[in-house]
Amino acid sequence: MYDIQEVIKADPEVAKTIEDELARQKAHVELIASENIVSKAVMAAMGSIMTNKYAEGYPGHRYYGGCEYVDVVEDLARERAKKLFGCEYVNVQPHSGAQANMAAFFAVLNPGDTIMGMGLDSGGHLSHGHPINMSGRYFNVVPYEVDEKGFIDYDEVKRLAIETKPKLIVCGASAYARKIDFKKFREIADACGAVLMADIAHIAGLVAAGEHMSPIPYAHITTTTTHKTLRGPRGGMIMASQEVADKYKLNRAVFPGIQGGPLMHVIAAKAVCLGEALQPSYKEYIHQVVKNADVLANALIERGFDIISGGTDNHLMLVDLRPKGITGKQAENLLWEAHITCNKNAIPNDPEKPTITSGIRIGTPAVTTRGMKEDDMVEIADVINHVLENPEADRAEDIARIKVLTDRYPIYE
Ligand code: DSN
Repeated sequence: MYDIQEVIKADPEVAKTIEDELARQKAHVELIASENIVSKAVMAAMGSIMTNKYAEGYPGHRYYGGCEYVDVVEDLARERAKKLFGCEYVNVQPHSGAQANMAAFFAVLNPGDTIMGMGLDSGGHLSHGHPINMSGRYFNVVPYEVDEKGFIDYDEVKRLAIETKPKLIVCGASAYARKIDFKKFREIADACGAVLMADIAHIAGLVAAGEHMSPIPYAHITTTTTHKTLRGPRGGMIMASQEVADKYKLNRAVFPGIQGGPLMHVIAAKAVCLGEALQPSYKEYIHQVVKNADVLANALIERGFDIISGGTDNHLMLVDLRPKGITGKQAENLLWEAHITCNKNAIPNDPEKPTITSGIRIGTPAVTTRGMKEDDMVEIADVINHVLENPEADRAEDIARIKVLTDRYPIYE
């Protein structure tokens, strides 16, 4: 409807930041596992006049007049999500994954209750009970960690759960490269009488495309983001059975519990992205994301890198850089100089501070959206190796190799 030309005319200072960021996205290989490249349709819906509308409440039950069209788009988003994930109840209003998690906690827990979630160093998320997050401040948190090989030890999780009797167990992660067995987690939750919450923010696309076990039959509540592997606008969703949604009043937990007016432009874009994810081409895309991650992990291993847990089952991998004598922070900066974007990331039992870390996290959703395939992953692994083995070298050769890739797979032309 409106494009960057309008910003250029009205506010060149802001327009320049958008144009610079576009140039960066075009010229860099994006390996941040939680990022993606949305379609122009998703972006246009986000940049639409839907942002003008206040719509507190839910379709058919709003606190404002004039909601007849936003009702339709919110219902479209809800119905498409139900079809995609095979669930009975969806709330598409959470502004983010962290907000979705907060709403689920607000619905189920009281301050002081005990929760279990995967520790941050093991790949969990801040909102799963980290002390500096609301979840860690308001609840008594029992974290579980991965074993020495980097895998979830379900027997240990069960032992801890029975010992500490949490009211809610969170399964799901931000930096865990292996499959998560939601059935086993449900058995653990049942053994200690806990509510099971699956946070599939990272793997939502894999679940939707059938490349990862679905939590829907097992978890009482499932939360997700919509902007990672799902390739939609920045936002969150909550899914459950109708029985669980009614029991815990999940709608009320989101609004008026923790949020006010929903972002209707983002909900419109969620509807577009969910429509895209229902297309057969999306399944092919996710299949390629997983294939690319596997090839990239193995190509890095062949070049002497240590991957936590020895590889990946999903879209990401966690690289332990200690054998290369370099920190995560140094690696992130060096790769940035070579036009490769990734993020430093703690590894299990990391001896370094969170601002330094011993690892980097790498993912393939964005490069796969660009159209890159297995051979390109080997080339990326080779450039990563060249950069990190030669930290002092001039980066011109690496930048030139990355430019070949970004030119071959253009975006937003
Ligand atoms: N910050 C996100 C990630 O990068 O995984 C999680 O919220």
